[in-house]
Order: sequence, then structure tokens, then C-alpha cells
Amino acid sequence: MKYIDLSGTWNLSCITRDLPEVPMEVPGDVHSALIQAGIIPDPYQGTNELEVQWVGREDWRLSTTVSLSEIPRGPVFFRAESIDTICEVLINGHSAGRGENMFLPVELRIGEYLREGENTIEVLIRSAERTAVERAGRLPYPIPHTSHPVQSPHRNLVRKAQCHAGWDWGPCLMVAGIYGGVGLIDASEGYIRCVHTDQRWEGDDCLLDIHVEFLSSEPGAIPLSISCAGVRHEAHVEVGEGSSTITRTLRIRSPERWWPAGYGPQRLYDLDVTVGSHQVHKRVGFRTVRLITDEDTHGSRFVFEVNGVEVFCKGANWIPQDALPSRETPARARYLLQSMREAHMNMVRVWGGGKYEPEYFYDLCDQLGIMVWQDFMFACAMYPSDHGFLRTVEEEARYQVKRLKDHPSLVLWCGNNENLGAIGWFEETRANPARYLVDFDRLYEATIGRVCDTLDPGRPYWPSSPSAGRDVYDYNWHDDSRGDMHYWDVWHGGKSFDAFYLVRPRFCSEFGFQSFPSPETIRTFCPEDQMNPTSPVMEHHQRSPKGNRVIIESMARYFRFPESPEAFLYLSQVQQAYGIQHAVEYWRALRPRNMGILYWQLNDNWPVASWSSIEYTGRWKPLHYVVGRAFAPVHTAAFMKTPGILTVVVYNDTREPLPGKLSATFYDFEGKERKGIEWEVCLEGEASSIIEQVPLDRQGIDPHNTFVRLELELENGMRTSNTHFLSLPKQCPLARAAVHATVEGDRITLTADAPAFFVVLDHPGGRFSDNCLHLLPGEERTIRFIPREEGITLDPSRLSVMHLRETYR
Ligand code: BMA
Repeated sequence: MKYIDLSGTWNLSCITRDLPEVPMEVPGDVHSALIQAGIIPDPYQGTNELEVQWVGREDWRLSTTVSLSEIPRGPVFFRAESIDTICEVLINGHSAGRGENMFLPVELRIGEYLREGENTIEVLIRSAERTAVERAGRLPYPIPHTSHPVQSPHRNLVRKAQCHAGWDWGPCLMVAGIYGGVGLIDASEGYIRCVHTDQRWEGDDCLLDIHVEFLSSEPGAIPLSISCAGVRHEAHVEVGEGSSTITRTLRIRSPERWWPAGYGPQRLYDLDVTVGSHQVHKRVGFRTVRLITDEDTHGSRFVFEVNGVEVFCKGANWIPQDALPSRETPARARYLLQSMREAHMNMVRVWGGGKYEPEYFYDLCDQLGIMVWQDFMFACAMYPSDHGFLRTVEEEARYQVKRLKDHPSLVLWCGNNENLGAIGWFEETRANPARYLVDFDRLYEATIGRVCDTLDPGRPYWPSSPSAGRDVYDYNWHDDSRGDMHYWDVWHGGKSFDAFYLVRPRFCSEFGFQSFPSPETIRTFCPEDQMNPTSPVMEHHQRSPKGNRVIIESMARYFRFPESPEAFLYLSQVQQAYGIQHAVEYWRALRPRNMGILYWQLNDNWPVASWSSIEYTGRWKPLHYVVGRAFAPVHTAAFMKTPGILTVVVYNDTREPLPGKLSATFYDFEGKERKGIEWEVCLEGEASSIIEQVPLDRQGIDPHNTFVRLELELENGMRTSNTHFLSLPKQCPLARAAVHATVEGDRITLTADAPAFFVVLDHPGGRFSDNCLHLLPGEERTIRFIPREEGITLDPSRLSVMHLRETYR
């Protein structure tokens, strides 16, 4: 097969507005080309986003030329992995075809329009927003969706990343463009459209069914060769003209298994398929996966079982890397996913308001052992279920399932984000829930569910997140007895962090709490004179209408009010970490009743106040460090679900029982030891165990004047600790601790002269081996600076250290 790569510099012109023609990098998006050309300002700066809303309402022409010395004798295809969105492709002025779904490649037969010499290729992209509005005008009944402060209307009527239209953490940038590979395929000698596999197990042997979709320009016998894990199959196969599917089975004897992070290695095998002159290479991993939903005494379970082992899932929700697709890179994905792995996570949920990610994303997840919970791309809305819509969704599902199913990391297909629950959200849907439930069923059961069942029987399908499972149509919003749960009473419901103790989710796939970004990130979009949380620019970068109110109200609930702008930003992040830690340590203690915790959200797609643990610039918020410790395979924590009773817990995700010693030492805020308790413990494998419920008054402990340090020391040498307040931090008489940092190369040694809490180190351009610590006097902690890019070094004059007592006088 011959391929002419069309990526590179194209020309961009506006069809509906008088603008000069400008160059455009393809793959890429129109906004980015206009920024590059100086026609629009960077929408992330200040409130510029509002000034560029017109871009999404115009139609655009993207064009390039390609020179051909001869016209291939067989079929030639134009293929673009993704065109966003409503498009028509013209070859030398002839219309070759159209596309209307950015989640489907545009593949058009164009041979007849080509000529020797120079050929013009044009992609005309019609405004997705105007298309959506026109479609809305033709609807027989309303199909509502959630709206955010800056919003493009009727996003749910166009098959495009839903968050492009604005979200409660994301800008409204109705980007248009070409993403992924784009080129011409000379299929004269045929070409492999797709290879996908299924695994069937016979004891330790895997029967690997390999399906090869081959497009042939003529009938005949053609050589086929398949090899994987040292097994090879060679033959001549008869193919007809057009598309045919060839299936062969290889018996792979006792392959090494692929395991999620923390459970074993991520062994991957090469799979090579050659048909005629075209070769396709993939990496496959051998493993089984099951979603166990058996009934138990509490309701029903929600457990991922990989290779027969029940996995405790720890992770976060992923949104697209960037609101401007041109700015997305494999390196940024690697950084984010690596950051997950370093925080002891093993699962990422690719949330339904974004996109099916490119190949490199799933390759990285395979390599890092990060299991993928993959939503189909529908979120927080109703969707049509007319013929045309179902047809494009069916094609989309078939395409994406075949494209992604060979990734061992992918463990679940899920119909959508919150769309079942959303039937209860809108006036129109509440007035006629049956109508919308029928639409729901057609889309996520009869279309997507059926595609998953037929094309990918080895992988579970879940109809919606959250839901109680297939064929159960209860909204399941607040049911913690079965299914997955999105717990938003803290944050959206305005409840305090101890509300996390009121639910016992089987699997919590969303919950979160916002914070502001750091000064480093704020400076990238905000002028100095607006560095105040309620300035116009800062409020523009806060998309949750109640965001600032909830952050401030919660701060008043837990902390003494911060007295400087830096202290306020710091405290908003500390508060987020403190809140989420409550949920993680409590729910994890409920294992095996709870078997998964995914917080909202890992990343940001522009610089903004949000629920993320990693800022747009890549800076880890305190949350990322704190959650990383709370997710550690071996961990200890204490919480007070009942006032006055301290529950002490140990966690062990490894499969080995781990003997050792646990101590709880109670200190006053000057750092004097008041009381100590010790236990000989043996941490049961794959379990969380309550060690003791300590009644504080009987131990003579005054929770207002005391905090507790837990130390776990295992016989194998492993040590870990955790520190907790026993009452609201604002009530504690914190000492005026002085924290001292000594820098040597990339190492920082921290000491304090009195107990210091939430000690956060900051340095532009990097992160730390640990952060957001609690220091006792006499204790010495050495931390490493890890630069985000090579060449950045730790500069002591740019290192800042802040701790809780410094936020007020
Ligand atoms: C969840 C998500 C997102 C949203 C987040 C915060 O429910 O599914 O839609 O951004 O809440 O509000």
C-alpha cells in the first residue's frame, strides 16, 4: 500500500467572512491557526475567549495541493482520522463526500477526480454551532442539555466533543479542524482497513482470534501472514473485490499476562499482520477482565476482576488535554498518565464529554498499567434517537470499538456520562420521562450496547455512569448499594466533608472539590492587577457559577480566614486535598464493600479554577500528592465518623499479609507527646482493616488541643505515616512554627521548630518527590525537586514554602 501523507501546512480561509487567507498546520484546529496568524488573540488570556466566539459561527475552507506523477490504477482514498465536524471534501473542485461526526474517520474514494500533476484538496467545514441551532429548529420535541456560563447551544445535536461547547471547567471554543492522520491511500494492491482481535481462554492458553478487514481492488489469492508471541500463520487467502474480513486463530501457549499497575508487569506482545504488500503492527496484551456485579448482603458488587484477581481501582477522571486540539501532544499525555502512576493510580476514566483519545493515549495506558474506563462520548444531556442519529452513532461505536479493543488497559465500555440521571434534571424530561427513557434505551442499549456485545464480547459494557447496570432503569443517583456512584453532595450539594462518611459507594466514579490554580498558573492568563479571586479575569476563569461561594464557605467552615491573596490560593488547594482525603481514606477503608475510587478530575484543558489535581501548566496541586499517599498500596489513616471516636485503619492492596507495628501518638500543638498507643499488627492481603476505634475521652485526649501521628513500621522494613487533626483545623491552637529549608542540588531538607501542617513547597517548572507534609519538631524530611523539562534546575531563591499557620496572623 502506498500512502501520501497530507499533514503539513495547509491554507485556511473563511467562507462566510472577509478575512485574509492564512497558513494552517494540519493536523490542527482553526482557532490555533488564527492565533498563529495574529487574527485572534489567545483565548486563554484574560477574557479573550469572549471575543473569539464568532470563530465557531463561521464556515471555513482548509486547502492543500498534492502533486502526482501518475494516477494509481486501483482505488485511491482520501482518509482523515477525524474532521471536526460538519464537512465536505472537494478534490479538484469535485465533491467527493461529506462527514458529520468527528468520532468517525472520513474515508472517501477519490481516484476518479485525480489528475496527473497538481491536485487541489479542499475540506469545507460548516459551523457546527449554526448546524446545531438549525437541527434544533427541526426537532419534533425538545432535547435538552446542561448549560454553563459561556455556552454554545444545542451541542448535543452535533457529534463533536461536547466540552467544546463550554463546561463548568472549560472554555467555549467551538473549534473546527482536522485531527490525527490525514492522507491519500493508494489501494491498488489492496489495503488493511483494520485488524482487531478477541481472546478466548483454554486453561493457560489463549486462542487469539485475529480479524483482518481487507479492501481489495480485484478478486484473487493473496498472501497472508500473521505472527504473534512466536506463533506464525502463513497462507494464501481468496479475497473478492471490495471489503472482506479474514479471521484466523492463533493458539498462544501460556502467554505472560498483562496486569494493572501494582498487580504485576505490563507484558505486551507484537502482533504483525501482512496481507499482500500491506503490513499492520499492533501491541497486544493477554488478560481476562470481568465486571462482577453479583448480589451480596449490601446490594450488588461492582468489582473489576483481571486475570481472576479482584482489583481495587484507584484513579481519576480524564478530560481532553486541551481546549485547542493543536496544543495536545503525546508528551503531555505521557506526563499526565505518568503522574497518575506515580500517585499509585491504576484506573483512568475517559469521561464522556470529551473524546475517544488517540492511539498514543491507550498505548501509554497499556505500558503504564493504567486501566481505562471508556465512556462513549455523550454527557449531561438527552440525545436524539432518530434514524440518522442512530446510524452515525452505530458507525461511531463500531469504529471506536474495533479501533480500541486490542488495548489490554481498556477494561470497560460505558454508554455515557450521567445521561440516565439527567432525565431527572430538566423540566421537559421530568414532564415526559418515558419518552426520554425510550431514547436512552435505543441509543445506549439497542445501539451501543448491541455493538459492544457483538464486536467485543470479552469486555463488559455499562449503560451509563452512574447507573445500576443493564436493564435497570432507576436513576441510581443516590443509591450506594449497587452500581457506580457520582457523589456530589459535597460540592454541588454544599455539604461538609464529613458527608463523605454518610455514603458507602460500591464504586465511586466521580466526586470532587474545586480549588484555584497556583499563582504560577494564574500569571499565565491574568494581569498582576487582577490577581484577586473575584476580579473580572479570575471570575472568567471560574466556570462553576457557585464555585467561589462554595470554596469560601467551606474555608470558613474549616480554616481561619487567610489574610493574604497568596494564602487564600494556597488554602483553597490545601482545603481541596483535605476534603478529598476524607473520602478516599474512608471509602478505601470500606473494602471489599467499596472497590473503586475515581475522583473528579485529573487535568485541566485551560488554566482555570477547577476540581483538577494537576493544573493546566502541569503543576501538581497538593491534592495530587495527598491522594498519591492515600492511594499507596500500603497505608494507614484515622477518621472520626462518630465524634470522639477515632477509627484507626490499615490498608494493604498487595497480596501478601504484612506483619509489623502500628503506633498512634497524640501531640499537643507545641509538639509535646501526650499519649501513645501501640499495636502489633498483621495487615491482611488485599484488604483494609480497622485496627481499633479509640474513644478519645477515655484516653484523656482533648481533640481541640491534640493531633495524632500514625506510624506504621512493617517487618519488611517499609515505613509510612499519616497525621490528622482531631477537630476542625480552625479550632486548633497552632504554634507559630518556623519551617526551615536547606537546599543541596535538587534536594531540599525540611525541618520545623514546632508542629507545622500542610507544608507546601513550590517552585516554577517542577514538582517534588513529596509535598503537602506535616512536620514535627525534630523531624527531618528530605525531598527531591523533579523538573518538568530538562534544563530547569532548583533555584533556592525561587523556592517558596508555606504552611497553615502562616495563612493568618
Ligand atoms: C460531574 C462531571 C462533569 C462536571 C463535574 C463538576 O458530574 O460529569 O459534568 O464537570 O461534575 O460539576
